[in-house]
Amino acid sequence: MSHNAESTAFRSALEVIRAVEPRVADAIGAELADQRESLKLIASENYASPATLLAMGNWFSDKYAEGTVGRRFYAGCQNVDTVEALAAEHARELFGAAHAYVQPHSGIDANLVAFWAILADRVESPALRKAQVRHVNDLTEADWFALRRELGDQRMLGMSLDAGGHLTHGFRPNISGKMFDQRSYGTDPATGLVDYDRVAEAAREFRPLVLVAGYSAYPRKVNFRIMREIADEVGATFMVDMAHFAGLVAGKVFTGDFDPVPHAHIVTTTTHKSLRGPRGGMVLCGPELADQVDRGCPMVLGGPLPHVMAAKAVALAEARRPDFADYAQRIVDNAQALADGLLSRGATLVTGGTDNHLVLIDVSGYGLTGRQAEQALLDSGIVTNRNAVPQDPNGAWYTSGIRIGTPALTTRGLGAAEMDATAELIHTVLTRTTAGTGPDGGPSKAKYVLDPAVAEQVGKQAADLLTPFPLYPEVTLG
Ligand code: DSN
Repeated sequence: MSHNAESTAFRSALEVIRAVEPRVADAIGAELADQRESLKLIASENYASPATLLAMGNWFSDKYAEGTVGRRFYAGCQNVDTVEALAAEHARELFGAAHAYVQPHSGIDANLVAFWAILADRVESPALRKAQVRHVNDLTEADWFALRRELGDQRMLGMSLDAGGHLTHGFRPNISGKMFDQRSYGTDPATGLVDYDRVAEAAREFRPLVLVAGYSAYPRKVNFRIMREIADEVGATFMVDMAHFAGLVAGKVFTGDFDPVPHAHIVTTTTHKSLRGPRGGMVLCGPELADQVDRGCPMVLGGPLPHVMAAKAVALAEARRPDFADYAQRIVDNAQALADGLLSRGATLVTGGTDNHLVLIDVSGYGLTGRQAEQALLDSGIVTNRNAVPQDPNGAWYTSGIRIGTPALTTRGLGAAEMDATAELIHTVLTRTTAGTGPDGGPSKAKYVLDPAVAEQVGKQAADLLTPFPLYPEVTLG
């Protein structure tokens, strides 16, 4: 029996891996099977194309390439130069950016590169200059103290975590919370929307060095023109983390005031969420910050991953095709259909709906915590994640919200009718789940009760919903 190119490629790869460590080959095959069977509604996940996946499994993984294109610390980087330059060119063309740095390994890394570039650009610090040219191991304790003293408590103003902001925007569990004196802007308690007047007030009072916009759980557009005006008024550098919605920018769903690239001094992103590329990050900026951004490795990054940069080049080339704009629009149409389906069944949604790729359900209306809802949905074959809602009484661990997103299911081809059916399944699980009790007989934030027959029935319906939309139909392993 002959196979198409994709099947042949993946089957051959698994055969080669199996000869060395069969358990790894089995786990890779099992991962494809699991992904094919699950109704994946994690807002930050997607399915990269076979070409993107295959671009990562090759000899580029063997190469060190610290430095930038044409200026490497290692010899023999001519082929790495080719793919890094291609990825950067595609990124610049796709987003209309003057400069693109495609080495960051993740969104956190991209943000760290941006933060250090901003500090280096804005703060006069001999210790920072020294840190930039010396290897980290060559810095003495006195150098580090000097660095800390000279950088001082630079200020960052970003969106609060419970309003949908991200950990790396100055919060304690991340190094950004230790690098910066951070303050947050929230959302209007009545509407759940960003209140630009309040952001401006906070900025005038706090005078941040960096104003950050961007989110991982805010279901609306942000007006980046207004945010830039606020940054300019207080002399802040305006940074946008578009990790979640980069695909909507690439696909020209977010344009004008809602496209961050023309408005921000610096933009960071991941490449694997709505952008549908390999796991990784990227920084876009104007010429003023380009030199500092290009110092990302070795300042804060380990050696670049050339195999991932090759995959970024492939995925960004895909995103420049006309059909990506259609995909991006369908992501938003699907999120709105899902939101409408949930609302019509009585769910409470943060902000009352969505205009991007995600929906945030406040599950307290069902008498559940986010953790209980997340687990009950998972038992029923629906993969989501719990997330805080604004002013969440259950905190960031148990939460009161469920975040759901449509980039992955849209890649599979599901549309509005399937989104309505998905809303029905989610609503069924949440109405049939009740909060459990803890060991002391009091209410538990984690335990829940769901009739296994309901979970099984919903799981079957979820699987049926996916049947007409096979994942990676071009790949047959068995
Ligand atoms: N983990 C990503 C998300 O789920 O939003 C961002 O860190």
